[in-house]
Amino acid sequence: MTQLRNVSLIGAPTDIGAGARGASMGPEAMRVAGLAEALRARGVDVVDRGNLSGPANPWLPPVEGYRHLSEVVAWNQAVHEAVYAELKTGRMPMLLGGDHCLGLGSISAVARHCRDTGKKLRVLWLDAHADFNTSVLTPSGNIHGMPVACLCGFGPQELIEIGGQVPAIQAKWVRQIGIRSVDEGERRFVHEQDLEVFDMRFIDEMGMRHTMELALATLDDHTHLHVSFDVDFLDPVMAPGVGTTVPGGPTYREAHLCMEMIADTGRMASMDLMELNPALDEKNRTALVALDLIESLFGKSTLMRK
Ligand code: NNH
Ligand code: MN
Ligand code: MN
Ligand code: MN
Repeated sequence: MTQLRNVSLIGAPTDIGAGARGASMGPEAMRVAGLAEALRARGVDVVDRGNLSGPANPWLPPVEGYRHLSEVVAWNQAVHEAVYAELKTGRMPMLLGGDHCLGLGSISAVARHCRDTGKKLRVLWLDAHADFNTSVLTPSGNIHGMPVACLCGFGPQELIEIGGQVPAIQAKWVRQIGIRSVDEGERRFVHEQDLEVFDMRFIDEMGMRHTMELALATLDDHTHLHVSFDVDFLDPVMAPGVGTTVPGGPTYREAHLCMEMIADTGRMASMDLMELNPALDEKNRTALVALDLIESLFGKSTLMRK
């Protein structure tokens, strides 16, 4: 069971790092879906901190390989401070995106908290994409394709230094799950940096159970587990409300098993829910699927288990 029973919701209503507009409405869609109520029904003490604010999306083309870099920096600074403040008071931050460029602000705060407290950090990156691009490798300039690389120290100075230490994390602390779209140069870089990727072929061949056993294998009592959940991780058949759907993702049941096995570790201490795009959704159904999965992450199961 998840240990932390006190959650602070932090809305980050922006699509500043994305290639489609609309993820800025993600936090409100999760509130409308009943996120706080569902967690409370599970015995979680939920406080909704409301939304952060930051620069508007000027919707401009990339400059030197980065789209909206100064705005992305401003949003990530706000996220970093908010997430760090929650961890400091012993609460579990749940960042509601917003696009995935904000994973940088969130996870750099978690890494800083782990340095303060002597915890070991493990990041589970649930995504269709590796998000390991750089300004040179990116096909789009969209910074939501770059947060993992930035966290590992590869990115523009003003972004990678947000957490006060460069790199914020080491590639070997990350486990990526559900990956099925990696750009050409990005693929080489993922191998070079030895990122641990459980792609869809691995999941097809080995099953979600074995995949998660491996991904969660080295957790111990001193591990802070951070879950960065990009909603495009899910198969678009059930989760169409994202900017960059990629077919062939985990099914409903596979995604639930993934969440249930994370819950069983009892080690999740922070999370991001990213890339939900209500402008592309159908009657909020992707938000409701995400909510179902979050309930599993917080220990909901059909039967009582030990
Ligand atoms: N890899 C592509 C890019 O860098 C797409 C990234 N989109 C995402 N990542 N949604 O999770 O532009
Ligand atoms: Mn703590
Ligand atoms: Mn992502
Ligand atoms: Mn993605």
